[in-house]
Amino acid sequence: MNLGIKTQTKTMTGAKIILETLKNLGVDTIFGYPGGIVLEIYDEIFKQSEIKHILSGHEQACIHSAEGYARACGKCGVILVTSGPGATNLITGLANAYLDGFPLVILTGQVTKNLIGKDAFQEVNIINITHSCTKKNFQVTDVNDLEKTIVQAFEIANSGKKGPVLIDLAKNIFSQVAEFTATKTTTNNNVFNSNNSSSCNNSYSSSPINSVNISFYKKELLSLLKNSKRPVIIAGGGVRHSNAAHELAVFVKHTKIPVLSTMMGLGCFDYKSSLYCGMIGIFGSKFSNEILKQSDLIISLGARLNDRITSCFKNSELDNKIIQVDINPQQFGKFYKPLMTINYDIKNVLNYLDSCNFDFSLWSNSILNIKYQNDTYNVNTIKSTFLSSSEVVNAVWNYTKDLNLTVTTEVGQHQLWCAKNYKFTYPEQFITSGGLGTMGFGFPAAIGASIAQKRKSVICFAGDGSLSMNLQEFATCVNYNLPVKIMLMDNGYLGMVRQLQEKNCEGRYSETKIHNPDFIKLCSSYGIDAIRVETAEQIKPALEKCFSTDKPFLIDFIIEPMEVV
Ligand SMILES: Cc1ncc(C[n+]2csc(CCOP(=O)(O)OP(=O)(O)O)c2C)c(N)n1
Ligand SMILES: [Mg+2]
Repeated sequence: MNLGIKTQTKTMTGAKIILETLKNLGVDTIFGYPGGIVLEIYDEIFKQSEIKHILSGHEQACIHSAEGYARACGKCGVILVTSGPGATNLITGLANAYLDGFPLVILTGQVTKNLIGKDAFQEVNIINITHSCTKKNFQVTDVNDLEKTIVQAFEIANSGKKGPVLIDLAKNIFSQVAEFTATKTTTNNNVFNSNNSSSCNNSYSSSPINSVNISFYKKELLSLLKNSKRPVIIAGGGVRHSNAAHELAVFVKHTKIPVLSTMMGLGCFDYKSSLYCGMIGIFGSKFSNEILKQSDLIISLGARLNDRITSCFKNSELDNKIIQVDINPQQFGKFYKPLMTINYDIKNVLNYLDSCNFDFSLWSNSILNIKYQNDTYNVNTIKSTFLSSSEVVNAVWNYTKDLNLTVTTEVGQHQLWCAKNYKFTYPEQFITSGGLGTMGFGFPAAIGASIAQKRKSVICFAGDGSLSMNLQEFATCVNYNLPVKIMLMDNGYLGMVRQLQEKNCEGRYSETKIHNPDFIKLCSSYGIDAIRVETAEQIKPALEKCFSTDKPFLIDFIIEPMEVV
């Protein structure tokens, strides 16, 4: 593999090489938490000012914040933690970024080389532990390998289906000296759309794009479209990864093929377009799923199409109907039999198709009628004196729609209420944990997104259960004065599980009623302003207060506890 271009040579300690290499790769922020093993690296951080270090309150929050940062600005998130518990606290965040495909480089401290494997204090075999939730992991015990390993880690994290790469650093290398050569990575660390492949723990790779096989695919695809009467497109998260929203809009404009979205694809296609038919899947709209059933050809662009979607359909409704385009061939054929698979970058595929001449307006017009008759999924059916989810999300959307703010969510009912009711206008706007469904992700991710956007306001829709998983991050918000605006959908329950118990366990709500703190008093103890909202009339004044400051703010919306998604 070509690791890059050498420009200059200096001798320095391993700890300094780490900082210099990161600067050289364009890193401006490290999310971290210190410990004795990584003392020398923290000392180098102290001595410089180009790279900002964000101190979270827990390593899990560090890595979620770094992912929020990566999702908001497109750069690789960088994390630094100590050995042992510092490293093991990262596992959930590694799995989260791995499944959703966002680039992270993680530096973990490790005991000194001659103690490795001896059960030394705070020694864990993080290489074995993280094998299945990293694209690649390295252990560096020789200072001469340090710089090239860091450069390679950035290349792998940013290539193909992006993801986390971990480098475990033995303590002895921090004070040893080696040459620093200022090697630059050949991967552009600033863009969403790189498609190089690399050798990885968990073989993601894409076949090389060449004019021979793309023209073969184009011919096949056009012939399938020619024979189709009712094609649809599914826009998945891959459209965002490939930076292909514009190409999708152009292709749809030419062909008038209706577009459905997965949760990860929200914001990739204009929700106002008459060709937009909503979100599919178990929490999608009935209408959207119905359109998928009625279609005779499905072009899936970067959608995982896992059980969250396929379980809504019979095999016969999906098998041999789907053209699956994905940069990660591991996605192919897992949940249904695809008609055709295209292991390419989506933007390239759409660019090759932009001149094709089809007009499916007859089919798309015919479904518009059904769309308007059925568009009722966000109406609350429970008669209640409490606020409903749609009242809250719609009010927040109405108030913030012209601000184009990044929106993160935690995981649960509130996540889906937000996905269904907030209308996203660009692909990077919605930051949510898709593949892993991680409670505790949304709040630290909002912190990272705000840092990525130079302290811009970020909205976080949180459930009371999820928020309680990373409460310590209130301190991070205050410490860095970050305008994270928490819209707490407070139902007193682990609502999503309670909903399952209502349906499947005859209302035996086993361990899902939760005991919450007084969130207003809690915020006050951190120095964060907060308001409780219990009626519709209180919503607007609360939002006015919340968005009139550039400080963190929490609105505690007391919502109907028994509402279901
Ligand atoms: C870390 C983690 N633990 C458990 C779960 C299982 N789970 C999914 S949703 C949910 C309830 C979330 O409750 P809350 O944050 O209050 O959101 P609500 O559903 O009430 O809106 C649980 C326990 C999970 N997704 N993540
Ligand atoms: Mg809840």
